[in-house]
Amino acid sequence: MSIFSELKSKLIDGGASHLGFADLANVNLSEEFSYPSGISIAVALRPEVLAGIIDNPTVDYEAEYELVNAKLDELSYMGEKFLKEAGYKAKAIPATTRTYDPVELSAPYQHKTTAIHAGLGWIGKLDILVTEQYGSGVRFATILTDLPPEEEDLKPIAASKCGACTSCADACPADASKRLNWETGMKREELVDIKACNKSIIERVKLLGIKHSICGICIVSCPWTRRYIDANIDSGR
Ligand code: B12
Repeated sequence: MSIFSELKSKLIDGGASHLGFADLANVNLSEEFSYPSGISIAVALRPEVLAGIIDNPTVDYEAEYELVNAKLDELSYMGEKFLKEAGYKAKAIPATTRTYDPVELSAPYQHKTTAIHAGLGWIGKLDILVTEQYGSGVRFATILTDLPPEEEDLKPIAASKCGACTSCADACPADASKRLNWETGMKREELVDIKACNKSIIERVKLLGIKHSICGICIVSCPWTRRYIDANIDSGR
């Protein structure tokens, strides 16, 4: 059993929904983050909470946002410790950083970079990562490491499966989508007017008394997320 497989079962037992291995050797990351490999940790949001988001974020969603971030942080530090004890370098990148650049609306490291290169999913028409199993109803953390890739753990970068669908773009309160299909290497600004998204989020959470920059409309309007919600709500999961 590869070290990664051991780590995967340990973190899945710990509450992760999915894990992927990213070969970052040819990805030119800045010095601070330049590791040859990355582990993408995914935790899905509970379908019943997502089902409650109709045209605005809810208090339940805010609680789930905090719960899932805490779980992701716990898993990323657990994984960092495991890899270091196995003799490898490892650096946990927690789920969300309060300290992102409020002007550029970007953090020092992007979890989507790891998730994309781990083949966990593709980028949708509003620049959020969509998976086949949970749609975009999933949040991420990352562990950067020098654990070498094992062939069996590697998956190719996924191509967009959005096709002609514009459900998220049509539902977006900020009309922020440029309605293009993502291809690897595309810049965020080619896909989304992120400042319009951010402005709309800030205005609405202030009105709703929600303390985090959250929305979720692009998540729940995605047919892949709907499939995840509908498949799990009926069975009373
Ligand atoms: C700043 C931030 C915001 C900003 C800007 C969002 C944005 N799209 O950039 C605001 C406040 C607007 C925001 C809003 C939301 N956010 Co936010 N946000 C972040 C944060 C902290 C940093 C993102 C960042 O640096 N963006 C800069 C751009 C350029 O990068 P990016 O688009 O995220 O990723 C690109 C790179 O990975 C690039 N790429 C791929 N390979 C390579 C290789 C190299 C070398 C490079 C340089 C780049 C690169 O391709 C990606 C696509 O463009 C991340 C956490 C993190 N550290 O990643 C969460 C994160 C992106 N947010 C998330 C979510 C869910 C949301 C919201 C839905 C709100 C909510 N929680 O309800 C909305 C969705 C808005 C949207 N359409 O994206 C999730 C996304 C999960 C997913 N399924 O994709 C994240 C990953 C948090 C998490 N831990 O899961 N957010």
